[in-house]
Amino acid sequence: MSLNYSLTDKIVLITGASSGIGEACAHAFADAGARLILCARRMQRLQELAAELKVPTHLIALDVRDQVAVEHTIASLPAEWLEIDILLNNAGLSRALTKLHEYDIQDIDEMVDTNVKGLLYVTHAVAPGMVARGWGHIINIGSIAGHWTYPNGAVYCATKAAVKSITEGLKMDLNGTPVRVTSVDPGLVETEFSIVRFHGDAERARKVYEGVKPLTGADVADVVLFCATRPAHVNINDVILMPVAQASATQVYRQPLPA
Ligand code: NDP
Ligand code: 8X3
Repeated sequence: MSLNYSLTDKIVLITGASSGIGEACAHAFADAGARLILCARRMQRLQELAAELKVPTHLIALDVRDQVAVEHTIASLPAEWLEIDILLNNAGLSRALTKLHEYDIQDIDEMVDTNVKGLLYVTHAVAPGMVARGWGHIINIGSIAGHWTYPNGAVYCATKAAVKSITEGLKMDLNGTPVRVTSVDPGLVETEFSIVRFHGDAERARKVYEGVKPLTGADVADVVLFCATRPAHVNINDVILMPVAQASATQVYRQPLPA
């Protein structure tokens, strides 16, 4: 792949870097020579990740649901980390798979607060610096769930539909500035996502990927990196990617593909 826009020494802030897609993106951006601000609640995971990377990192224990902490964190970045070039809004989760009227209110709040409000808080804190500096790229991890609603998924799908709207609206709001806005929207990716969704039920989580070759975090990171390395005048608005065995949020071919 040709890197049209060099990431060498660029500052990339990744939320949800402690696992899955965020962690894979950290590796991909590090391989491209970027410097990384890695955020998540589990600091030990971030430390283990940073030890594997051969680029400078700045680690932040951050719950994106905490608006005051988000604003404070961005405002008080050390001078050498202040000028964020790329924001990857990746932190997110699903809780349960249940009819809306039977949902646990805590699960609803956690999804909306993390996937929608958290993403808004981080964007609100980071975007003004990009506008002032006349450079930047905001990449949101949406989902096919934002394009196709599925049964028992009303809440999670609504949060990802919100991410789609936020991406589209932000692109309009930033029109006239050089700041780019992208959404990368995957289907099935095998990460800790389903374990979190099913509150630690690993057996149920395993069944989500049974008989399918799902995407990996690295597959998604590959697309994120592609979007981030286009020439400065090119904005990739939205990318939907799925495993070959998946045709929609609900249509998954569950037999191994021939080798
Ligand atoms: P993982 O569970 O593996 O990773 C989720 C990451 O989000 C973790 O690093 C977690 O860190 C972080 N996170 C969760 N809540 C918070 C919070 N309140 N504050 C800060 N960080 C938080 O799942 P994925 O890698 O799969 O998920 C990443 C993104 O991809 C999510 O937005 C998800 O919706 C989206 N996605 C996933 C798909 C899939 O099939 N896996 C498909 C489409 C989209 P920590 O717990 O340490 O805070
Ligand atoms: C995660 C993919 O299909 O479980 O966003 O909603 S799905």
